[in-house]
Amino acid sequence: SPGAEWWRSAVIYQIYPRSFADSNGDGMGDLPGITAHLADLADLGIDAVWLSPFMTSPQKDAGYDVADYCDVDPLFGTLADFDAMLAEAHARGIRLIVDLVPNHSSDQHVWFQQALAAAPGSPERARYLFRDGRGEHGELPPNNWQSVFGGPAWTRVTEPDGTPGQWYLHLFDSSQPDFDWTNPEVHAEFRRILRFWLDRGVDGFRVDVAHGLMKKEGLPDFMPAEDAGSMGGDSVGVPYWGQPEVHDVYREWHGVLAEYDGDRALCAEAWMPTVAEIAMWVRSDEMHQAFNFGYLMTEWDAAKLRDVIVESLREYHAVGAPSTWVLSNHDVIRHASRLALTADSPQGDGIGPNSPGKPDPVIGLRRARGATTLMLALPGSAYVYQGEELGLPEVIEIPDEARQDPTWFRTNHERYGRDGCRVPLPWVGDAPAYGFNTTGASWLPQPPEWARLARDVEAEDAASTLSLYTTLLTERRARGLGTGTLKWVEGYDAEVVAFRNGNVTVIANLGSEPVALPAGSVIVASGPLADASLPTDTTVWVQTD
Ligand code: TEU
Repeated sequence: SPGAEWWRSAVIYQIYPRSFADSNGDGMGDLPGITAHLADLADLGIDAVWLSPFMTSPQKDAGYDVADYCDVDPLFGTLADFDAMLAEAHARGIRLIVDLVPNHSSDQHVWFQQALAAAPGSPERARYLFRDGRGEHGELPPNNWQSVFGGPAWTRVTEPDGTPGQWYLHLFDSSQPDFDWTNPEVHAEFRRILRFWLDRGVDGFRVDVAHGLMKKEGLPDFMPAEDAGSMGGDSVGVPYWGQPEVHDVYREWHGVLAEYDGDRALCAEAWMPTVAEIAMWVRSDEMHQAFNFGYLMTEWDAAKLRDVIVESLREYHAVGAPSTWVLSNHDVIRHASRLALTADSPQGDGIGPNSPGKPDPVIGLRRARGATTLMLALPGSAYVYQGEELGLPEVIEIPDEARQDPTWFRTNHERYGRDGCRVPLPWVGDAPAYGFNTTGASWLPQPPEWARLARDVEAEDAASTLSLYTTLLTERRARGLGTGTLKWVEGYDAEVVAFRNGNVTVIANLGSEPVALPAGSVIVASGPLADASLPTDTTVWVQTD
């Protein structure tokens, strides 16, 4: 298991608490549910857990709207439950990083409530981005920025005296007001929050919307490109993503983490369009790593995959960091479905019953297993999103009235949003709520195929996706692939990705013809091999020395 600078080669498992395991039967996962399953995660062979937000929140954006950064939401338990979970994780050799949401708070945060009660121009308002509106009576938003979730990025408040008043900026939902990071009070408060969790013993932070904290001075108008998608367009000239002043914030935080022993780490969630722009936040005195969304967004195409791997190794190594690899998270279509979407399907805004080009589940799972087998052989750190080890697909048939993602509401049901990758996990094939809890309640309905994809069913099956992940993680660790070096292997077809890492040769066949296996012993394959050849959409690890 990785020791010093553990994060350089770690496999980090993302837990989305509301959908992981529910100990009290209210239909919502919780911290004691996580504690009860840490043994299963240890068996899987992960090094660390990243826990999505569990802090006090009205849950308008599933906890990414925080009302109290230093407490646990009663839905998920108590601080004592948190401490018990962390102690149990550490006892099992699993590190824990928590999600920090510094771009915005909930509108229920005491600071925002104080800001609403205070006058324009007051110090209370200066912690957020309140501005007068345009137009004769201030009836128009201060600029033309759009929310990532759809609709305008500004909401007008009613002043304490009852008159229509100022507007506040929210890059996401209107319940998520953006902080003003030019205000030293905001800096001081987040240093305090970092120390609160570091003192409790967390191993680091995943930093939400890490590219968004600073806005261009004067908050100038910006017209997003027509094909901007959910990321808000090309980063060049976007006045709210990737402003250079953000570096100062992470230098400050790096200093706070450095006061603590034990290799605490910061990981940036920064949806910038290129790997180079994502790596921009990683520096020896800033973030330790950043999610590689360039890799996640690459389709199932050998040339494109080779290109993004080359680019990733180059760009991250240029800043002295390990590359990270990631295929799924709680914001994107699960890769067991995404990799089989047809070209005219939506990519980032969810899929629903009326989406065009629905993915073929058989092809999707085969590719997902092939893609993961490729990913886990790459040097660097890898992220795994809960449920992908079971081969869970995106859930498409969610009844409209059950959907909860703010994107769904803010786009008048035009974008399906992210509920389809957030459906509670199946643990037991033949039990209420598939073992998510014992009462059968579940905050999102679980589909019938959860019965055969449940953990206990897959644990009994040597050919299951769970067995594949367990083998991959065991062999990756035993062979030191995370700290290895990639060497491309020449001589294969253009539709084949082939490289060596240590004594392992990795061959991924993205073409339609079978590929001959190299001489050596097969360590693991993502699917059945046929007559010493590698079928389409399949990846194999072969020991070739
Ligand atoms: O996501 C940030 C973000 O930019 C996403 O909205 C992303 O662009 C989109 O989902 C890609 O499809 C983070 C969290 O991961 C997300 O769950 C939160 O909703 C968001 O921040 C606001 O806190």
